[in-house]
Amino acid sequence: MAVMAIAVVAQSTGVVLSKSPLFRNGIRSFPPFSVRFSSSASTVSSTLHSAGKPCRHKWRTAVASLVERGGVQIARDDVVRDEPTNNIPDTIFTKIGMQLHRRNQHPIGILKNAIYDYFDTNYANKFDKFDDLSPIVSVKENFDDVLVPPDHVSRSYNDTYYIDPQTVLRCHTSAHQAELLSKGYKHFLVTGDVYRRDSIDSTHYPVFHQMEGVRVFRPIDWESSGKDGTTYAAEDLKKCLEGLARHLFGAVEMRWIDTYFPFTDPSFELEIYFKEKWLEVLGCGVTEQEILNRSGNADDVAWAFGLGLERLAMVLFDIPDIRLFWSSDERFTSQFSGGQLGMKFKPFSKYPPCYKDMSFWISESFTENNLCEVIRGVAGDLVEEVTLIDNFTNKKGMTSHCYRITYRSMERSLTDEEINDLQWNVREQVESKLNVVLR
Ligand code: FA5
Ligand code: MG
Repeated sequence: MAVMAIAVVAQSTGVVLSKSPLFRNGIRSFPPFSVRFSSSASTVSSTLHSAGKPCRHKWRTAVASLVERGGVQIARDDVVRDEPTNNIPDTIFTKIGMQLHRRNQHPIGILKNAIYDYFDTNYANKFDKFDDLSPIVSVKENFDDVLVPPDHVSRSYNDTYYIDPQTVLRCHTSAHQAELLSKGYKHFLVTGDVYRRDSIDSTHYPVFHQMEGVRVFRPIDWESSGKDGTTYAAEDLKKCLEGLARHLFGAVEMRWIDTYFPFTDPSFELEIYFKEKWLEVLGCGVTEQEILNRSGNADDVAWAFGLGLERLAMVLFDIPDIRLFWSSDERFTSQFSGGQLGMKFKPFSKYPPCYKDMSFWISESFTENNLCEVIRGVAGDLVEEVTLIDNFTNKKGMTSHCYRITYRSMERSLTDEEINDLQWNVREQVESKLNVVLR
C-alpha cells in the first residue's frame, strides 16, 4: 500500500542537520548537509490529476527538448540519460539555457557588469572576459586539471551532476582555469552557471553563478619588490579583492580567513560583515605551481579567486531567497535595471508557508542530497526548505529520519489541495526511488 497518512505538522524538536564543515572543491561549502548519493531523480507524472480538470500544477510543465548556449544547441538527450551513470534531472537541464549572468537587467547580470567595471577601471581593460563557456565539461577539466585529489568528496555522484563517467556539469568556474592558462591568457574573468547537488534552503540552489578571476605575474613584476613571488601575488590578490568589495559595498567591514583549496596555496576566504553576520563571499589564493607548470607558465606566479554571485547579490539587493533569481514574475524582474547596483528589492508579498513532515527508516545508501533531489523533482521551486528534525536509531539498529518540508511559493498562495498533492507525490517518489520505508 503506497498510501499512508501524511504526517501532520509536528513541533520542532530542534534537531538540525549537521553543520560540520564540508569540503567540496577543497573548500568549506556553506554550512548545511551534503551526503553521498547515486540514483537519478526524474520528473514526476502524477496519477492524481484527473483528465479534464484544468492543470494548475506547475511542477508538471513540459520539458524543452533543446536549449541554446551561445549559439550552440544542446539537446536534452545530450544531458539527461536514463542510465545509472547519469544523475541529471530535467529540472537541471532546463536551467542550462537560462544564462542569468548574461541578462543586463537581472541582478546577477547587473552585478557581473559592476565587477567588470571595477576591473576595467583599475586594470586598464587588461582582463579578458568569458561568459559563455559551456557548462558541460570533462571530469579532467573540472577536477584533475585543478589538482582535486581522486578521492575528494566533491567528485562523488552525490555532490556533482554527471552526464556520464567522464563528463559533468561544472561545479565551479575553476574548471576553465587550466585551459585558458594553456591558451596563453594572463588576466581573465570567467563568469558562468555552476551546478551542485545540495541541500534545500534560502541560500542553496542546485544552480548558481560564479565568477573566476586569474592574474599571472612574470618574474619581472615581483623581482624589484624585494618580495618572493608568492608573497607578492598574495598581497596583490588581497588588495584587488578588498578594492572590489569596497567598489560593490562601499565602506564595509571585512576579514580574511585562512582556508584550503587543492588548487591554491596559500588559500583564503573573504568574509563581509553584513546584517550582524560574517558572510563568506569568495575563495581565493595563490595558484599551485603545478597548474602553472602544466600550462606553460613555469617561471610565473599567479593568483585566482572564485566568487559566488548570488551570495553577493543577495546582500547588495536585499534578496531574501535564492529561488527569486529564477523568477519570471514581473513583480521581481521589473525592480532591477541595468547599471543600478544600489537598489533594494521590495518583497511583493510574503505568502504563507506550509509544513509537512515525513518519517522513514533509512537504508545504507540513503543520502540527504538524494532526498532533496527527489523533492525538487516533484515540487520544483515550491519547496523552500528541507530540514532534518528528528533522527534516532532503535535497538535493532534501524535508523529513522524525520524531515520537515516547507512549501511556499514566492509568487502566490498555495491551496491545501495542491500541497497535499505535492506531498503525496513526494512520499511516493521517496519510497520508490530512495529505498527507504515510510513510517
Ligand atoms: C570554489 O568553488 C572554488 N573554485 C573557488 C576558488 C577559485 C578558490 C579560485 C581559489 C581559487 P567554494 O565552493 O567555496 O569554492 O565556492 C566559492 C563561492 O561560491 C563561495 O564563497 C560562495 O560565495 C559561492 N557558493 C558556494 N556554494 C554555493 C551554493 N550552494 N549556493 C550559492 N553560492 C555558493
Ligand atoms: Mg567556500
